Amino acid sequence: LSLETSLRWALEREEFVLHYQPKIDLRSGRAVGVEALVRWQHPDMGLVSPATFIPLAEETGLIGPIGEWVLAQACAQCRAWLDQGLPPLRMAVNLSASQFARSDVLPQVMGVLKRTGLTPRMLELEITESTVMKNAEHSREVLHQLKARGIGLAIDDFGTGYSSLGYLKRFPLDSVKIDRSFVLDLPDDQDNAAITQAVIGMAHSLGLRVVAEGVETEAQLAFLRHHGCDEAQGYCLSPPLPAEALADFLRSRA
Ligand code: G
Ligand code: G
Ligand code: NA
Ligand code: MN
Repeated sequence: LSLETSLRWALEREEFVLHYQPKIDLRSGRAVGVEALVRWQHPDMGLVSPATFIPLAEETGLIGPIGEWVLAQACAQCRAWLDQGLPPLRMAVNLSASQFARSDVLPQVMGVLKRTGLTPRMLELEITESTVMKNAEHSREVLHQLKARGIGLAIDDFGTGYSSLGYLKRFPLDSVKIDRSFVLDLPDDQDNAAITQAVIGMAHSLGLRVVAEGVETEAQLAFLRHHGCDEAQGYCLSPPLPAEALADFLRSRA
């Protein structure tokens, strides 16, 4: 079977699973949210990275049903944790370019929230810089509609694409995620240290929270905390975890 054919059947065969990576508030040290990250357990190939199959899903149109499954599954998990008495956590879901381009993003998202009994404030959507810039007018409109309902909006992989903080103020965003390529060699690399500080300063002046991704060392964490970064994600805090393990992680820190 080709990868495409397998992907077509993957939803029915229940081969997808979500892992969740905590976002830690750097002032309190508490987990304030999680990012849902999809994995594909292929029967022969083992774990296939979303970096491989999300682009294929986009090309083939399968991103529609897969994206809807991810959103519904993430919201259902968020609901389940609340029902288990865990402290409320914002659930962040990645939206790919073609999901975001659909004319029915808003009703789709609102429908999932209604079915899972979550308030819009508990959901955050992560959209890459290149996705929002693909059609800036459409983006502005959709982001305003989502924002008006109270859904959180984050720009993902910030710094890798168009890289202009200027456009950020044209969109009703809540946070900016500094791409892990900038975090990788902090605090030694002078350029990336300067870029990181500049992004934090400018984002704050626009009233946006700053989240650093791919934080792997204590030195990176200390640098980010010292420079006022609000939240961090990365292996030195926690890798993405299956739902059960994430709940254990939260309980062990409570
Ligand atoms: O978790 P990992 O490093 O394997 O993810 C690789 C890439 O896949 C990242 O860019 C991540 O944003 C993306 N990704 C993970 N889960 C999803 C998802 O549910 N939807 C979309 N569109 N992208 C995802
Ligand atoms: O594009 P996006 O930012 O959504 O990608 C998140 C990806 O980064 C996921 O695939 C996740 O598994 C991965 N990731 C999470 N923490 C770390 C980390 O500390 N280091 C590295 N290299 N990757 C990470
Ligand atoms: Na993301
Ligand atoms: Mn990212």
